[in-house]
Amino acid sequence: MLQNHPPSRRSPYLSYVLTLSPDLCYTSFMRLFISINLSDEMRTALVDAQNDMYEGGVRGSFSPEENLHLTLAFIGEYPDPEDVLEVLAGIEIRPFTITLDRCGAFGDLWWAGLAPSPALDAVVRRVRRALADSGIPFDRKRFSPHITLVRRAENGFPVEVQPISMTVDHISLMRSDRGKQGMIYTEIGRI
Ligand code: 2AM
Repeated sequence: MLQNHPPSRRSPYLSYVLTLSPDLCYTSFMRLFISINLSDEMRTALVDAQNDMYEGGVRGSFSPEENLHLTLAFIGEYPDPEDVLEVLAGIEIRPFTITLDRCGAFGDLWWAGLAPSPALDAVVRRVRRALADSGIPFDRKRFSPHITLVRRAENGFPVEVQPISMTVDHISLMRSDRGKQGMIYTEIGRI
């Protein structure tokens, strides 16, 4: 005859599940974005532009040289970078050229920008379409290619940016962590 288990028979199983579940449910999120990381030569030109700003009296939070990059899509907090890398692996990147040649601002954020590039726009469209098709969330703001030079700038002004080009043959999945001295960007993978 079937009998209801008395509580004392059920509780070991329950406590087993409860012991496991914190691990099973624990997921660590990472702040992710997809970027083009820049050539040394381009970074040097950007640091020169930052120095011109500083010497001209601009004060604010200047991006450290190692953080200078071009974001293609900002994903934000997401639990599974492997998932994103798999999606990116399905995108073909044929080498193309980008040219740094301008400077501008969004409010008090000053940036260096790129000459219009249909090839870059096409890559961004493919990346964002692939993310959307896979249900990976990302910031849908219109793509406006910029490399942040200084945030929260006081006395900002546009500087001359010497035209400089580089070939892009891969894009990178990056994680962003808040360090003691500011943001730390680390490449997780590339395609
Ligand atoms: P920004 O330089 O204009 O701030 C890492 O934060 C990178 O993702 C930066 O290049 C940042 O651009 C970009 N980014 C794009 N959308 C973002 C968002 N909604 N929040 C934070 N960073 C974003």
